[in-house]
Amino acid sequence: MSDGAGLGMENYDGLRSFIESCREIDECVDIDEADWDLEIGTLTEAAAEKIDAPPMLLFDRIKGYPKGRRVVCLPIASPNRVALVLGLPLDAPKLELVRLAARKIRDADPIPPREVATGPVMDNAIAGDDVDVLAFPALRSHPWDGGRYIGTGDNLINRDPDSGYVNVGTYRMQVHGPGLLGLWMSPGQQGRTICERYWAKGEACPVVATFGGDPLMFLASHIKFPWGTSELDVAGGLRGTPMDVVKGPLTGLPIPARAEVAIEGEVPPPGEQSQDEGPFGEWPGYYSGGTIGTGEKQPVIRVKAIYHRDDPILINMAPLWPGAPQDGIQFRSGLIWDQIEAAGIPDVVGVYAYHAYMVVVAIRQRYAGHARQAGMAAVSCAAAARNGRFVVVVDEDIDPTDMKEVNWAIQTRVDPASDIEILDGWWGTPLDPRMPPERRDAGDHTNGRAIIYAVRPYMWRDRFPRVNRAEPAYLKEVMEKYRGVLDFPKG
Ligand SMILES: Cc1cc2nc3c(=O)[nH]c(=O)nc-3n(C[C@H](O)[C@H](O)[C@H](O)COP(=O)(O)O)c2cc1C
Ligand SMILES: [Mn+2]
Repeated sequence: MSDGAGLGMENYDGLRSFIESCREIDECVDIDEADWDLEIGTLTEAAAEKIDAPPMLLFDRIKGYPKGRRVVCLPIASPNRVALVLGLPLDAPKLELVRLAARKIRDADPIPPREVATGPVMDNAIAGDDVDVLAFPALRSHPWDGGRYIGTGDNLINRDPDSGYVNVGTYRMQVHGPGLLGLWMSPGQQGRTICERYWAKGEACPVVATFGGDPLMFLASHIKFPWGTSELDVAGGLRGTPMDVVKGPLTGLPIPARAEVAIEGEVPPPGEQSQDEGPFGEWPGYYSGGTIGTGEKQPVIRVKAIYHRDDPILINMAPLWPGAPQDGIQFRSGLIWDQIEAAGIPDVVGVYAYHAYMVVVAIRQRYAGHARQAGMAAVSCAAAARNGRFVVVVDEDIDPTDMKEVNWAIQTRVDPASDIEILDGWWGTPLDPRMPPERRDAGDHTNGRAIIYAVRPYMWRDRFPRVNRAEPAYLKEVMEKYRGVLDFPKG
């Protein structure tokens, strides 16, 4: 195993260092002259769906744009690239990486950012009438999207007026006009709560947004940390050095110095200005927003200034259907694993969370009732509680990251009459495609859960038939012997 700490601190240059590290492990493919209108989105979907651990795609000379205005897609779509971002070992089994990533995120001591006078992001500054967000190749990714989206792997930065803490979150941003962006923040998101505190006073909320920058910022910005924890401090803590930030000339908010593109602007109270948003193809595999959702108008960002590096690189993370995964690992898995253990459940040997609505928990059964205890903990722990449908409990011989094995366990170890438990009234979200219109309209975003106990029944586990698969050690030996004859994958 080599070490993913290739993003050494010397000469560290955020996204650009990350891309170079990806080239070193042969996980970056350059593509010229693709179209921002559907072609890049469709190729990204094809790569994510058809290629296991697909490479990062770096698009340049995008149709209608000069050379240098680039977009990177699938930045963290392989386990090795997740390991690179977090400085973890390369080529670790997926489940081990899940655990290491969760530990690293949990144990890193936050380091506040360091203010610097200027940075590469300030090399080009545009303000006033010259502001035009379409100077950058914002994509239309899915055929029924309501427009082009510049913000998909973005960071929205705003400051809580009461406590002063600075939040960073990833919320989608549609291009409404040269200086106007749509902003979709789900109810309860921290960035939204901060906006609401300004709106309550009749004021617009000052914001900074970045579109491309340090991958650690993107990582921190899309993980739910407790209210009051600044994702800037988290990113610094994960890297072990403070994030350099420049004080925004208009807002006073921190602008990450090595961001590729940043804007300063404000989000007015929706009563003053708001706009139809979407539809937008979302991660459950369906469109949301527009007339499909509540039809409610959504907040906007008035863009006052744009800053960018020379030859800037946008990060695109436009959601894809769950069969085309964009995450090398699902970070949530490790958090759920920790929380199930914190509830005191023994012998949990693996947890994996699937997009969209399934969590698989593997245990070594120690007593009658153990599986049920694990299933209930998985349904209710904080990291899994908000967006769910199915929990599957499996035995220790099943790898929860391998859907083939999970599927086999469900088909062969479950008696549907007794091994599926149905619950109702659990925490959901408006993005759930199966949310009945009347519940959605009433603001009752709850749905049911099923726990599937795909384990050998504890009381007669010793009489359960023996598994018909090759012994792992011998399987490996035979694969090695015949690797020249058949094209077996690594590992
Ligand atoms: C690619 C991507 C896009 C996302 N888009 C949105 C979005 O449009 N609206 C939203 O509310 N959350 C979105 N999220 C989820 C939030 O980023 C996530 O819940 C995060 O914790 C929000 O930050 P906060 O906890 O500081 O509120 C997205 C996540 C990812 C990975
Ligand atoms: Mn937050």
